Amino acid sequence: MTLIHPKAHFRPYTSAAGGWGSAKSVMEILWREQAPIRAGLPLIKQNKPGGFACVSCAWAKPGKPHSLEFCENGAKATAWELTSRKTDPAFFARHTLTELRQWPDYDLEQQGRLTHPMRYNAATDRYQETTWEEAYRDIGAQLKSMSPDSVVFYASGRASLETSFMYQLLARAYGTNNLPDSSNMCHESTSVGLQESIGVPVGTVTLDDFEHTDCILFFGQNVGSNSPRMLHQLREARQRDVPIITFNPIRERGLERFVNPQSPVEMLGPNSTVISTQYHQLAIGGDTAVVMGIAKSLFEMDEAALAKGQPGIIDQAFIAQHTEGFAEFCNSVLETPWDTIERQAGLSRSALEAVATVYARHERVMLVYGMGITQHRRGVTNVQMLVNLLLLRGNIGKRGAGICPVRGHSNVQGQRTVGITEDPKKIPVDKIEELYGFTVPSKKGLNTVETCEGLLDGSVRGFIGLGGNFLRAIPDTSRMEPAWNTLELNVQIATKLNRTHLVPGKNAWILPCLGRIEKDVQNGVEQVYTTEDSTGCVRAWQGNSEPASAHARAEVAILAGIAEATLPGATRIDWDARRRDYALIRQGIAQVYPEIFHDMETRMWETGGFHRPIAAAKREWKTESGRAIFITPELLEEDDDVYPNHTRRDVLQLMTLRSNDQFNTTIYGYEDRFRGVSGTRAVIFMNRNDVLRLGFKPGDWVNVTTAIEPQVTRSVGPLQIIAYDIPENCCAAYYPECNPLVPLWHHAERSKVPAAKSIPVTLAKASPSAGDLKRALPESDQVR
Ligand SMILES: Nc1nc2c(c(=O)[nH]1)N[C@H]1C(S)=C(S)[C@@H](COP(=O)(O)OP(=O)(O)OC[C@H]3O[C@@H](n4cnc5c(=O)[nH]c(N)nc54)[C@H](O)[C@@H]3O)O[C@H]1N2
Ligand SMILES: Nc1nc2c(c(=O)[nH]1)N[C@H]1C(S)=C(S)[C@@H](COP(=O)(O)OP(=O)(O)OC[C@H]3O[C@@H](n4cnc5c(=O)[nH]c(N)nc54)[C@H](O)[C@@H]3O)O[C@H]1N2
Ligand SMILES: [Mo]
Repeated sequence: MTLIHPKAHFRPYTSAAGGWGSAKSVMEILWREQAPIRAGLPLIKQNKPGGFACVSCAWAKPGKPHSLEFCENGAKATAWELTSRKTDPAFFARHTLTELRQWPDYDLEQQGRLTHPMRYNAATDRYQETTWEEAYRDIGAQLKSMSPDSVVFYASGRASLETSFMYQLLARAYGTNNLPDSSNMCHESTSVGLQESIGVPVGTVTLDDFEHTDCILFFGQNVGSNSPRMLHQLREARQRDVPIITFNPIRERGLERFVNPQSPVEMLGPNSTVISTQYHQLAIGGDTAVVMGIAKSLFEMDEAALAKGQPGIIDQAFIAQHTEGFAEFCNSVLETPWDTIERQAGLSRSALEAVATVYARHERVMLVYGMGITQHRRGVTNVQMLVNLLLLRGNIGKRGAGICPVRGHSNVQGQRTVGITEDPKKIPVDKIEELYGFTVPSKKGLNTVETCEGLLDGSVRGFIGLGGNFLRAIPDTSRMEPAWNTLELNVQIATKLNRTHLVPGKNAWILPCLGRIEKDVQNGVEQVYTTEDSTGCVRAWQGNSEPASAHARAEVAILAGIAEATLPGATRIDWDARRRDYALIRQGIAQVYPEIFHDMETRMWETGGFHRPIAAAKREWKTESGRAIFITPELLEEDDDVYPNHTRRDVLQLMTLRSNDQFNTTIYGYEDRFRGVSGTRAVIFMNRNDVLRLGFKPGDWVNVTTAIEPQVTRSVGPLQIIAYDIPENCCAAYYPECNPLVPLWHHAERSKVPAAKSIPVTLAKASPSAGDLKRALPESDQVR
């Protein structure tokens, strides 16, 4: 199907994930970024001892790496960071912010790396070059004049453990716990859900478990695009005949078949590995009902087995010794009728029984999940239901089994470990106070949604961004931008230009920093840094490329500069000493968190790094009762917000997706190869029956409007309809373009993760203007 223009089209993708498509895509971006020479060599060092940690996802890097331990998207991320293009003062002199605000995300970052510290000048509506000394002095003066409660210190999950630890010290020494981070929009449902259920906020699985598992369940995670290195573990598991059962509303290519681009035999031969042995296209938001159904079927099988005098299916011994809440959970499952489960899950009883049969037959079952679980109104319940399912057969705390949330940003889990959190109850306050000689504020700070609320009600007046693209990543973006523009202070520490920098508020700075791939020389010494991956593994890394600009500074150095200008003499912290030697920062991390980081300076060099202790993995449950807890869901419905009620036939559930050619708000290009979309992102994926039922045809243009809170209009479009293999009443479109559709209050209960995967919407036919068409069909590769 041709979309808009011969250059944009939709053709279902028939090849496996990986393979030549992946190799081609890597070469294209290296070429386009003019980075082959700069990036070719660094790629060899990616994810290797003595090299740098991939700046893309948080998936674990093996201790004994493959000869090229990177994936298509990791290579793209490296090329994107090492581009030879520059967004320099001359660029800013050519463009006003009013003009730049018209540019798409792709064009902004495509201009290349930020090179000089810049300050916004309202008179010319442009950023102008400033010096670091002036920037620190003026930012410090302004911070000193503001109430700490009105300033927010946001972190995107990429900064190292050293930078993150410095950042929380800076915020708290300044006087606030306002430390929201990207994980508030991501796996916060995991941190809340797992903590309550099994007493740890993180997953229990390590790479070793993949080698010993005998069955894997996969919920709402798009491995082929978002954590492709995990395909190696999945492929190896499949070669041992391990069944992989997937639950996803759409058929994601990487979950179907994989060709290892690093294996000549697979690249040249006809063979790809089948990844999922069962693939269930459940309804969006149907996961809690799915688990109910599997559990119900397990109880039925258990009863039948016991009646025949055979051993039961449910692990009663484990349940009795290790858990509580089982009886209530069991009753709730038994009382829920199959037709309710089938309707909510969008799957048949027999499909769920087929899953239960495989689950019951295996002893070491692992469960992997991502944003399809956490970004829902009942995201926390979803997570806890997955735990319930594992607990039924003692699948936590034994080798080859466990729960595996796949984290997003490459150090997002680590940031939380070293104190990036708005809740002072989650950090060792006394240790910090004793070591650093200041009083940690006791008032709880703001998370991401609360920060947005503070922007709207005017109580948030200043914002420091340690990376990220806050204004584009948050929900309700059209409502948030005008509020954001009233900020007194907007400081962005960044590598590339993005939307958040272009809505300046009254005083704005862009502070260009080094990326993690680059050499970080302080005091004549090349510094090393550490990260913690999705499996709780901590390792040391080192950048090895020449910095993009002689004027860019390391994140640690920038934080030290701001701290010195803001807090002279207020603490016992010698910021400059830490800037000159990161080992001093690590010493502090080890003193504040000895259980995890003792002897960090030596252990971080161990082959494959060291693992933080995870109590639940050893069947120690750090919950209030000392047991793992079955938590019974209150409701099966994912979403009871729809107005006037959820039986309205014109309302579809929209999930916002990542393409294969983006990293969050960073758009590498307009190819979603695995989903067959090329040349555009202005599309909406719909079931063909819905398309016809609602009076449209594929290729039609529609405006998409949020169907809750009718008194506020939230609309995006026009988007072009693609008839796609997605369940009826569901539809999908891209993040971040669709963020204006997510009401700020439409977030997961308790974790406040925006419900970006279930937005009730209606569609109306649209006729695109010439400007709409131009935006929908971007001319790629524009350097202006
Ligand atoms: N290349 C690349 N890698 C990335 C990122 C990137 O943007 N690009 N982002 C990074 C970050 S920060 C994160 S958090 C992760 C995100 O990685 P993922 O967790 O994979 O997140 P998404 O791509 O948003 O999509 C999740 C999947 O959930 C499915 N889904 C949606 N709704 C439901 C549902 O109700 N139930 C079920 N079972 N499935 C559902 C979608 O079809 C999709 O396949 O990836 C990280 N890695
Ligand atoms: N609708 C919808 N909304 C979502 C999601 C969704 O699935 N749907 N996903 C949510 C999720 S899971 C997440 S994690 C958030 C992501 O939210 P963020 O983490 O805030 O956004 P990113 O797009 O990852 O940030 C990209 C910017 O980071 C800067 N950057 C890159 N590398 C570095 C570095 O090394 N140092 C510094 N200082 N800056 C750097 C660059 O300037 C770049 O423009 O979005 C959330 N929003
Ligand atoms: Mo994320």
